[in-house]
Amino acid sequence: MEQSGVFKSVCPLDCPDQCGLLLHKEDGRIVKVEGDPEHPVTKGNICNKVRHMTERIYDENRLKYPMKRVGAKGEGRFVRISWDEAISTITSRWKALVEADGPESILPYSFYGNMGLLTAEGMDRRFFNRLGASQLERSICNSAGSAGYRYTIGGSYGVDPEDTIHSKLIIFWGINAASTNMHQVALAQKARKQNGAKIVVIDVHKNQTGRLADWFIPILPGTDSALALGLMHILFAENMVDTSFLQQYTVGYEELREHVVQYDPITVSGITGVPVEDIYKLARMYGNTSPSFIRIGNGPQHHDNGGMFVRTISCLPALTGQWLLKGGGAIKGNSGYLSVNTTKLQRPRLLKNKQTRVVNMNQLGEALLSLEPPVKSLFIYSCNPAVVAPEGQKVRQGLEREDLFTVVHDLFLTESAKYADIVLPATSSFENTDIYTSYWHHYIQIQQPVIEAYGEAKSNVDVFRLLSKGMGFEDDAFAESESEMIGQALDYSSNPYLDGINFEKLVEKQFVKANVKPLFPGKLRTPSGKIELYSKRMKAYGYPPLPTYIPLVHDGDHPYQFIPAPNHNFLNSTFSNNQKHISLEKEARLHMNLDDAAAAGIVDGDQVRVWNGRGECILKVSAGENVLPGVVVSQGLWADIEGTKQLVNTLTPDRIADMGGGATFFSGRVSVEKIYSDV
Ligand SMILES: Nc1nc2c(c(=O)[nH]1)N[C@H]1C(S)=C(S)[C@@H](COP(=O)(O)OP(=O)(O)OC[C@H]3O[C@@H](n4cnc5c(=O)[nH]c(N)nc54)[C@H](O)[C@@H]3O)O[C@H]1N2
Ligand SMILES: Nc1nc2c(c(=O)[nH]1)N[C@H]1C(S)=C(S)[C@@H](COP(=O)(O)OP(=O)(O)OC[C@H]3O[C@@H](n4cnc5c(=O)[nH]c(N)nc54)[C@H](O)[C@@H]3O)O[C@H]1N2
Ligand code: SF4
Ligand SMILES: [Mo]
Repeated sequence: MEQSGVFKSVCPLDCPDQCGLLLHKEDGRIVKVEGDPEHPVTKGNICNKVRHMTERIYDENRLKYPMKRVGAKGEGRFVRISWDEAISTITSRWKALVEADGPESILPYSFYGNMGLLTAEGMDRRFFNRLGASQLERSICNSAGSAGYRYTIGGSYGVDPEDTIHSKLIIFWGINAASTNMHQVALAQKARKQNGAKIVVIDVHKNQTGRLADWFIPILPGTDSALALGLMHILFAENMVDTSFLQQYTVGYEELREHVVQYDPITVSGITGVPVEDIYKLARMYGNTSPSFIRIGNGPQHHDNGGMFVRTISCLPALTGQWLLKGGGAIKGNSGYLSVNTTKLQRPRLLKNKQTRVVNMNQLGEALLSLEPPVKSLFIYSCNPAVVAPEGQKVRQGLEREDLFTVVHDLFLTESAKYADIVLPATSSFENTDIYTSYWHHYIQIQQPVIEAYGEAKSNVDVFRLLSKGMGFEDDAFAESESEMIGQALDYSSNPYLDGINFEKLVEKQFVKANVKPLFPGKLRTPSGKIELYSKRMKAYGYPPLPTYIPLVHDGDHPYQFIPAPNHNFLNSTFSNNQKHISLEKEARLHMNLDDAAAAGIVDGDQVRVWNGRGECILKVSAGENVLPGVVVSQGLWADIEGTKQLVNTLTPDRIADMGGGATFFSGRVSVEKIYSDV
């Protein structure tokens, strides 16, 4: 390995932009992380949090070797052990559990702490399939929305973001793109400059993204479907629809026209809090501007009705025939274009018991506390459930169970790791070989090791190799190299967009664009091959077949709807334990409407107790006009630092959304009361 130089690389974080990076290395150490100017979409610009990535990679608190717990669960006292001892402790416990209770007594719990395919859904899947462990439904992020989009469009296929510079109207709908998809904002700014495009933001919080809009439309949480149906009402009533597109490429537009008569602007205004004249203005703007583009965010699908939200919004572009125009249409996610051969990568056939139970990751607390037969061992990797999972108190209680044998593989002693019996140190992505497929742009990228493994840290792939050896699994699947696994993942005739992309080409080029063709003219992967404004499949599954507004579930009588969203300088809970990033973010805030604050005797800067039947937090109020009355918003999944009470997920419900087993982080209600004033 070269000790100095500049190395092409890729950002490993769960962020749609998936930037190309340049790592500057001196004397064996990365000294600077910057954007790769040659990357066609991200063009050398990266976010502040990753510009400070070296502070995380070389943070003195990074885990260097395996450890076993010597203190109480949660206390954080551990002593060093060898890898041999760690692996033999785990595998002997698991062998005994398999023998006594069956393999389903073991539950893996993971997400996309690192987006590499081999890391996040490769060797781990092979291992747990072979073991026959309980399966995890990975539904914490976007599964409700993906399901809603799939019913309508047939899969995660949207516009090529590079085409959105041609758009004349760009709607950021429930996405804080300035923080979570900065290159889509850059493309929108370019469209604004070049074609005078207008940027509209629809959100419950006038955050960084709302502030850059030409027009910010505040909306009451969980009511967006009603707004979209109100727009459809006006589009049909004022004849702003593209009938020839509707006839050729959709099913059910006549039923939809009848159906939306009930969503007149006065009714919709009453539901959404959006004034009647603004509903007309937005409908006419949308009906008369082409190409128009909607970036559908993840926020509103973290509600009880989140699947139907995405289902409904994704019908809109069809009404005005946007999909035929360059830069017209929508993006919810684009992962379908880069889907790989999961049969080869993950080896589902290694799982013998096809009835193996499935645990929804949004209900981890419940699973640990009451599932029968019980979960007796938990293996957490690439995820920090003690901070990110809903019903945080239940999660903690579950992790505290003395009889639960917990292993955590991470780069840091996270809140979750403090409950582990065995902690394993993970490499950073810059120490591994892996491939990365963006869920927004159309490029696949490769990472090859740029630095040596940190201390005794090992990659996920290596850990599962060691575990399979320890368990005595002899299948060839566990002996394959990273390059072989990448080759298999890319060998996928069902996805013609990947034609010609292989390991060697990625090594040569660093990033390769999939051979993506526009969706129309063409046949979608819905049952009819068309956009399903009316969905028979939804009807068969017991949903309304037409897009419909369904109110949020009653979450108690607390006065405020609570939206605990992500923040700018962390990536979920990643960076929440790094001093640099904490100092950039300063402190955990609760945004509250001035009138609500005044009525409660609260002023800007006050500490408040935020509580409901599930738990409580202590946050500092920002009182202002950025949220509507009746709504409070926090930003950031803050670390559990001693002396603070800022784990917002102690307040969030673990109800499951309408579709896809999705999470409902934003559908909880809270009370807020002042503690003391320091102003
Ligand atoms: N800086 C940063 N970037 C990130 C992340 C991060 O934590 N930090 N996380 C990454 C991940 S895993 C994901 S999934 C994405 C998520 O990124 P986004 O798609 O931006 O989703 P969220 O940030 O969850 O929420 C987006 C917006 O939805 C709003 N919102 C909440 N409820 C409603 C509603 O009912 N209606 C409307 N119209 N708006 C509503 C919130 O106020 C917020 O502004 O970002 C990724 N990128
Ligand atoms: N209140 C609230 N809660 C939320 C959300 C919200 O908007 N509001 N958003 C939700 C969403 S959209 C998501 S996606 C989830 C995300 O939740 P998580 O998937 O838990 O994401 P992170 O908090 O970033 O934690 C990832 C962990 O993986 C570790 N890691 C990184 N790389 C590797 C690796 O190569 N190997 C191993 N073994 N570990 C690694 C990191 O150090 C970090 O501790 O959070 C959800 N929780
Ligand atoms: S977190 Fe997102 S914006 Fe920041 S460098 Fe990574 S991919 Fe780019
Ligand atoms: Mo996510």
